Amino acid sequence: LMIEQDIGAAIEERQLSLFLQPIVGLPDAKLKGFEALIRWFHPQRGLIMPGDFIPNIENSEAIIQVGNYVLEEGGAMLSRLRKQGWNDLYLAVNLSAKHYMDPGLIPLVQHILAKYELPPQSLLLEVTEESVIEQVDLAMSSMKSLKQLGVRIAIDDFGTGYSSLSYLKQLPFDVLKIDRCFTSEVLNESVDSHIVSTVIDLAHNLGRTVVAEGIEVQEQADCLAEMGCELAQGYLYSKPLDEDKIFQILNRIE
Ligand code: G
Ligand code: G
Ligand code: NA
Ligand code: MN
Repeated sequence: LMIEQDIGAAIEERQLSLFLQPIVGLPDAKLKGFEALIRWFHPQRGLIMPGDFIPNIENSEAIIQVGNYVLEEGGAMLSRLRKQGWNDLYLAVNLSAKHYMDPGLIPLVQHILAKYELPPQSLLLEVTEESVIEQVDLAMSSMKSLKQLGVRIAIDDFGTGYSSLSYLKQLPFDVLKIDRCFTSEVLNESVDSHIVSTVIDLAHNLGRTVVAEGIEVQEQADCLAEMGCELAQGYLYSKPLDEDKIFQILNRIE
């Protein structure tokens, strides 16, 4: 696989695109925003999902190129939504933890906010972790600068991978996203359901907002709402869709 070398060309030839998955409030399921999820339409290999190429480039410069691309494209998408009158929706974009150590990140975010006239709070940056943050101090100071711009930060997939209580303590985040592997168990009298309810309380005690990921059935949503979780995302509401389909749905809500 020549994934790394292909990425530059993929960006140039516009083979990467962002799908959007709705994020809704609990318990009313009112639309609050979207998460942008990348898709690679490869001319020979067809559709490649992020899980099949993001981990391969996580340790190379290509992850910064991809992140810069999703910021630019995400900003453009958000501005198109806003031009159609959807001014209260937010957009979450995924950035690798490594990207927070790139000195170009803050100027780029400033540039995108200005270029598309976006309120900073309409942009939520999700910190994804395929790899451990080596220089937590550097990442932390860059997150602080982003927050000074008014941009919000989310810790993604909480409870899996390298995310830990020490990150919660150190990172200046606004939103905690609880991974599907935990939320899928809330209806069982399980250890996982106790973990979910405790993590929600912990986030609230720290003054943070919680998103439950991977919600597939109404009973899960009801249970999470009961636990105080504010936001939900998952197939119950919608799978990730391309921008045209999103606009079709929005026109129906209107
Ligand atoms: O869309 P899908 O569920 O296959 O996404 C799988 C994972 O890939 C998600 O956990 C998400 O965090 C990650 N991902 C999706 N889009 C991006 C992106 O643009 N950048 C990065 N770094 N990760 C992404
Ligand atoms: O890594 P991250 O958690 O950001 O990405 C979420 C991934 O999970 C995406 O690839 C998305 O397509 C997928 N996903 C989103 N909602 C659901 C869901 O309700 N059920 C399942 N099984 N997968 C989901
Ligand atoms: Na994410
Ligand atoms: Mn996630």
